[in-house]
Amino acid sequence: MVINSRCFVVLFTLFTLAACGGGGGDAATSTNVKNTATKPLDSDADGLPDNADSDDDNDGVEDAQDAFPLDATESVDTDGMA
Ligand SMILES: [Ca+2]
Ligand SMILES: [Ca+2]
Ligand SMILES: [Ca+2]
Repeated sequence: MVINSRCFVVLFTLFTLAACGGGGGDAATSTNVKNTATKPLDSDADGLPDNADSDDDNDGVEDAQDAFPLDATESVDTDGMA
């Protein structure tokens, strides 16, 4: 009984260490791959990703007021058509 318990503890410890090491390695690898493969979109290439840029096309009109937030040549909808 005592030997079986010790074996269980040793095996459990080894399994836990292996699982933690493997899991951590995989997570770090996949995170690195994701970071390099997925770049945030920066429509106007000003260094600010669209999700943090209040003027995605950099025409000087805030996205909230810009009828064409991704078109730097237009900011007002004059003909009522997108
Ligand atoms: Ca930007
Ligand atoms: Ca704009
Ligand atoms: Ca615009």
